[in-house]
Amino acid sequence: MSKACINSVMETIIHRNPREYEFHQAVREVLESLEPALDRHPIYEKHKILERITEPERVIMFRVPWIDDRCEIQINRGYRVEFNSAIGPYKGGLRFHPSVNLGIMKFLAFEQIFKNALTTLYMGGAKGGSDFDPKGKSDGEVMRFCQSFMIELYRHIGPATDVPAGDIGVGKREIGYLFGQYKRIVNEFNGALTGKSLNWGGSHLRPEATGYGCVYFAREMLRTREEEFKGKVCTISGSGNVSQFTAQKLIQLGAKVVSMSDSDGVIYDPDGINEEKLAFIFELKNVRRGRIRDYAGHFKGVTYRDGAKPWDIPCDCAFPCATQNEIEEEDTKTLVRNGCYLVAEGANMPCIPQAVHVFQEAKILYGPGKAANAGGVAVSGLEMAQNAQFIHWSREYVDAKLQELMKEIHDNSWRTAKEYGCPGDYVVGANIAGFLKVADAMIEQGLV
Ligand code: NDP
Ligand code: 2IT
Repeated sequence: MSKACINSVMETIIHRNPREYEFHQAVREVLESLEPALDRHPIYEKHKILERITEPERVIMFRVPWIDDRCEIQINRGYRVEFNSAIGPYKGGLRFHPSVNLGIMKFLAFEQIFKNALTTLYMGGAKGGSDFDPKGKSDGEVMRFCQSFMIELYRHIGPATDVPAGDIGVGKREIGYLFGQYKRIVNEFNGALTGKSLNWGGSHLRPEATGYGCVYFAREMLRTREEEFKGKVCTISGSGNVSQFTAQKLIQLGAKVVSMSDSDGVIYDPDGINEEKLAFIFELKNVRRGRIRDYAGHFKGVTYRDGAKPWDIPCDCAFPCATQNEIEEEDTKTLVRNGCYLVAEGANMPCIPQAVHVFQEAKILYGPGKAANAGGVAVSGLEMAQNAQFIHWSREYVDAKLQELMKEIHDNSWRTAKEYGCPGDYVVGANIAGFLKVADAMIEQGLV
């Protein structure tokens, strides 16, 4: 019965949202894993929850005109997908990357609904961004773009309405320019954005939260096999915000991190990236905005491969932290063949569906993004709480809170998977746990 319902909802989604492939992929993954819950609770079918939860509450698309350094007019497209507000104000990051389109925005906003529900905090799901490419732009150009973007976005956001944050291409610098323009327009200093700098309303540990949280989640996965990170060989993709702090926490816990990458290629450091070498990457990526290949030129014994990914490097644990669909079926087979038995997703939907099936069949520890990378938005939730009370929590307090939340997300996913007949399957556990919370809230709030 539920299978038929899922198939018919999927058909409508593909028909109604043509060419939005990433959105179809994200929805299919969630719906297929909900089957045991839908079979057990017919109330969701009666209330047409699948049809309702896959239709965004609001989609905003807008023109973003700006002037570049040569005084030429540039036009980009801006987006904000406000997907679901059943359990709190819309919440989710902004992505600035040339690949951004409506399908990618909708997949990310859809994932965010369930991720935010898992954090135990009160946040709905949203995502936004633009096809603007910050790479190679001057600070002045990035500022003018952000200001133009906010001239439209401001009317849709607010601390109790919708609270954007960072994602790919949106970090401390962009959040600063966006917040400055927001404050200027609304004439109010409030918590309408998270990821702010520490000295003007930001939270301790928000920059670290996604990467640290991902490692805390993976630590709980290892604990189920009575293991720890000490001595484990780990590969990481990407070298941006999430990758950098995933690496830092792994190094602190005694693991050996042997790879990082960017969209040009991958470095392999068989001796391991230590704190000192990681400081080089922080400076290279965050200050000089350079390419990862420079790392190979700077340290001995390191190889750099142009256009390659890290998945053929033998490892115990793999952390995809760059972007969607970066692990394909062949990569998964190579990972498993080389002995990898833990994958924790720092990125959103980094594995194609066939790759996920390989992990599930091999029964390795596989932590899907909406659980494993929820630490970022969780600390964003803590930033919102601090802003609302005009208070500031210590680094130690926020770190303790983050560890506690990641353990709760892990335990909830683990418990729910078992309860619904799929022990050890974090995909089923995370999707069902997130879904039940949002679906129940939707039913209680009536047909809105
Ligand atoms: P950053 O912009 O800081 O870094 C992104 C990294 O991924 C860079 O190394 C970039 O390389 C690489 N990358 C981006 N796009 C591609 C691509 N198409 N192909 C290959 N490499 C690519 O972003 P974040 O670290 O913030 O985000 C990384 C992932 O984590 C994303 O999937 C994001 O959605 C997810 N995430 C982020 C959170 C956050 O708090 N920031 C929270 C939860 C999830 P290059 O510099 O060459 O482009
Ligand atoms: O994908 C994500 O969870 C994020 N980019 C973080 C969102 C947030 O609001 O902190």
